[in-house]
Amino acid sequence: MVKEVKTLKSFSQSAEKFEGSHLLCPGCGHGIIVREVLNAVDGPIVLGNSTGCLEVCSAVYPHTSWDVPWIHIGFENGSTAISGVESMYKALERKGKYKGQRPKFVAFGGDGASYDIGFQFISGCLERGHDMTYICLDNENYANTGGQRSGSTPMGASTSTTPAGKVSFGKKERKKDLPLIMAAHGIPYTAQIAPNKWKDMNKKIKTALDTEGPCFINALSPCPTEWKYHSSLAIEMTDLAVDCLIFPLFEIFHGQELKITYRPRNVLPVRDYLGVQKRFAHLFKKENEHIIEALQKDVDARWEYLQRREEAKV
Ligand SMILES: Cc1ncc(C[n+]2csc(CCOP(=O)(O)OP(=O)(O)O)c2C)c(N)n1
Ligand code: SF4
Repeated sequence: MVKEVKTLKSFSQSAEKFEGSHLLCPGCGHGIIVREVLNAVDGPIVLGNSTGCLEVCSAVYPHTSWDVPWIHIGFENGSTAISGVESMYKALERKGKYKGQRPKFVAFGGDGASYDIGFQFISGCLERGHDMTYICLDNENYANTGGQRSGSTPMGASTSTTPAGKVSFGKKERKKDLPLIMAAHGIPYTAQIAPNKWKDMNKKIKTALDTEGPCFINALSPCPTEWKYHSSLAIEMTDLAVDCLIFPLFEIFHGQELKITYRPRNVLPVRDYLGVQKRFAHLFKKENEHIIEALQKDVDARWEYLQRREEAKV
């Protein structure tokens, strides 16, 4: 059963299933997103977790932060593990060996695990039609191993494998458009969420968990340690990300029917977002200004594209 959460107060009073005793950095987006998922569910839930910050910081033997069944598996196959659990429940039900309430099945992975190393595994789960929700905790880098670039890292970001300096402006390639790729599987529900828009986030999580079949959610997860800003500014950072449209919020039904769920009243320039994170500081040098312009152009073009899709209902 998916819980009805109507107000911020009732949300904050929901039973806590992800304890505070974890080692995530202060201000890490991962914990906010996980709590929102767990608070949205009233009945049983089974979680899969690929290797990454969330897993490493929430299960330091003999301790655990989880008050629900939770499986840590390889970097690449949190999705596959959960699809196996879902299949097992269905088989037990068919044989009459399980008569209880069917749990919700959710897998978490970072962007390294989702955009890159576990990509084909997630694709397989979506294609096979498992009744599960995959949630990518998108902090745009391999944070747990020291901030390497991933397929999600924005162009121009300085990371430990794309360091900015005399010969480089940081990552050269653009961010992969994972939600649209996942939606192209024709799955019933795909969405992008950000922790600052908690109502939108809660509604989309509930939609995914209530939907029969595979769903994919890409969640912006601010990472003060690797984006290099003060840990008290997680929500301000996500406000900027959605208001400058570098991380637009939308949902897609059945691989088509795209709906934009947040339209900023005042669209901010991308440089406002870049300017508050040290991973982009070098872009403000005269010789790199063209990268800021290129990023702005990309953001504008993608927003145009999303709006055209919404209008055309495709
Ligand atoms: C196949 C494999 N390659 C590499 C690693 C080492 N490793 C563990 S966690 C991690 C980074 C995880 O990055 P991401 O999925 O983005 O999650 P985050 O830590 O950023 O939340 C890496 C490279 C591994 N465990 N398995
Ligand atoms: S390094 Fe980033 S993703 Fe990892 S726990 Fe710290 S803030 Fe969270």
